[in-house]
Amino acid sequence: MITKNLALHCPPPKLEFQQVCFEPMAPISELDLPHHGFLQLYRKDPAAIRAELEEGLQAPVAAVSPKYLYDALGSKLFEAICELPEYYPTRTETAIIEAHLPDIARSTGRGATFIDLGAGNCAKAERLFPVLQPRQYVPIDISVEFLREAVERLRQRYPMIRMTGVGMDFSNSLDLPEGIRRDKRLFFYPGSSIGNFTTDDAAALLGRIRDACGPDGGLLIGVDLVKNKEVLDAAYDDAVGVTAAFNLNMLRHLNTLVDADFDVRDWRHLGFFNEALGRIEMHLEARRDVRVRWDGGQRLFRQGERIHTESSYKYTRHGFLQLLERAGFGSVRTWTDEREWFMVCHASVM
Ligand code: AVJ
Repeated sequence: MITKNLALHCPPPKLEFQQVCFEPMAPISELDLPHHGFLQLYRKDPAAIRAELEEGLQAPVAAVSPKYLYDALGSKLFEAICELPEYYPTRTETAIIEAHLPDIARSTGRGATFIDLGAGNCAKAERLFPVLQPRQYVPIDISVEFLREAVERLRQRYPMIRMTGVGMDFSNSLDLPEGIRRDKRLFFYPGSSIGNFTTDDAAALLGRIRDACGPDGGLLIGVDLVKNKEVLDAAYDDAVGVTAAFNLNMLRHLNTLVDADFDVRDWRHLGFFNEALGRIEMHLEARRDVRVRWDGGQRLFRQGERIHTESSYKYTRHGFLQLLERAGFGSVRTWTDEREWFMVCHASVM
């Protein structure tokens, strides 16, 4: 076991971009690589965020990227969503994986470099540890502080697995830092988060994952399937209002990010399946005429005007297999539940 002091913890985020928090030391050999570390590649760049939000908020149909749903509270609200009876994806995916664990492990192999995209609380990956026995676990998430705490907890429970948390936004680039093993990379992208991308962007991201895999790598991915509108509507507009809180919380996040003055009470949550476009849409709708000011801009939203906060595309089995093929994966195995509500795929490069 490696017992070096691995004091790789970054101080709380400073406002800088692209900083890798390795200790600058002698040449890095295999044993010197961080056993447990945290690399922060994502820093909130206030100017870039302001520009992005400004553009979205001023667009004729205002839109804000769903990644802004995930401040620390947003990540917790998403955890709560996963407990809702109406929100079937997490539960269904877990059941599929549990039911087919040995088969999935046969397909993916053991001892992988296990790279968890959008790891959140890392719970889904943790359940796979006993069977997949990863050589290195690399959870990646944009919700940096939330991830940092999750990795902290996990490293106490699994001192034998090398863990390298990475705080980064992988939607644009998957260039992984030094110290992430290149062999037997198994990317894990559960929860149908791929649904947040348009089909073209999803194909591009899957292509980048395929390129980052290496010849002996693969992708274990969960995808939500098209189904009855009533089921979908309820999953994104639950009776208790947790999804509404999750969506509305974005306004609080925007208030801190760009010093905006959104009053949450002025807005209403909408979440529904758009059958024509094959996607869930979440919006925030103004309950009355509201003027909102933020650092660098302002806008009058008329009653009924909306901010589009999320799209979540639903796939058919065939449609998703086509997408994996388009991204350059060579072979795919799939598992699903009996209602065919959700699908888990293992796509390999070869
Ligand atoms: C994390 C993107 C997969 O689209 O189902 C849950 C997020 N939004 N309820 C999804 C979400 C509203 C979720 N993903």
